[in-house]
Amino acid sequence: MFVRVRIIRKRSPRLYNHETKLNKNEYNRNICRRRREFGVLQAGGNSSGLRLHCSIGTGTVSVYIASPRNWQINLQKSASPVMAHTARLARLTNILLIPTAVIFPIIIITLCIKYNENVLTKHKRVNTSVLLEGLWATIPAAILVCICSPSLKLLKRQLIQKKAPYATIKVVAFQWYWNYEYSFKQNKFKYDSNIIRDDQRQSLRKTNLKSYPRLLTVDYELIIPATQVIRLLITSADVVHAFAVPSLGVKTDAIPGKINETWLKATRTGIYYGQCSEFCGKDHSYMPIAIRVTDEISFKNWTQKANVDLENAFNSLRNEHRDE
Ligand SMILES: [Cu+2]
Repeated sequence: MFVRVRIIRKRSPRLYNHETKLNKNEYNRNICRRRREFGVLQAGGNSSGLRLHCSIGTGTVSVYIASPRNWQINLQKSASPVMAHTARLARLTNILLIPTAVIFPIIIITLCIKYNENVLTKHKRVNTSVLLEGLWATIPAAILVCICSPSLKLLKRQLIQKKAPYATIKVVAFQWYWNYEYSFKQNKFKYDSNIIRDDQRQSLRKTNLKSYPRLLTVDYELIIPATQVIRLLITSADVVHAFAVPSLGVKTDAIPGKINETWLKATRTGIYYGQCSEFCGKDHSYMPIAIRVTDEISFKNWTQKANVDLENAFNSLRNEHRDE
């Protein structure tokens, strides 16, 4: 068995005419074709410009896994437009807050020491400065405006999707599993998605712990196509739960008796993991969410098969992706 790592370096847009001798449209078409060939559609939030693909033996493994890492402190890598904007806002907030968190305590401690009770009693006078008072009122206000404006824009982006959805999926939360109900063209079916036990891994062909991490892997994932707008109608059959997938920037409460609508658009194929994010009882920690993002053709084939035989549909999908 051999492992070959292929690195595709993103070409600079400056090279449109000089190096490639192609105009902008031809260049974009070529890049899209190359990405399709290697299973990469578009990587949101990846600024490195590098893509890694490993060929192991004869089968190509290109499945992208979005799951939390040990000791992770940053957000998960974004794979949707909403999450890319959320990550940008988080970076901006940190840039503004970290100096504030360092500088302000230093100023407060210095002033407390320099102008302590003894000093003030001795001089018996209070210094006033209009400039200083103006600054400490306007600087915090300016910082809040800097955070507030992009935050409201992001909220609007999350809530409003003008494009008609490619598919609508109803998500129903139960104690302690998820149920997904599809209504895509003539295909109407639903199934439960439960966390798997270790002794089920062999039969479900999910033995690879990197692709199928412990406590996050489910028997049947939610299947969606990449680069398409998917509308989710989220509700609960018992108590309040929350449907949350960090890489896709989705977190919506599942409330009994109420349907919450949200949308998502994954920019690349892969498996995305999330968890119920509202405490819902003793097995709250054991109702993970797994979303498998496929290309559009695989999604259409899968819905047709799933309408007839769900087990067979998932088996073919696993064979196609070779992610064991
Ligand atoms: Cu829960």
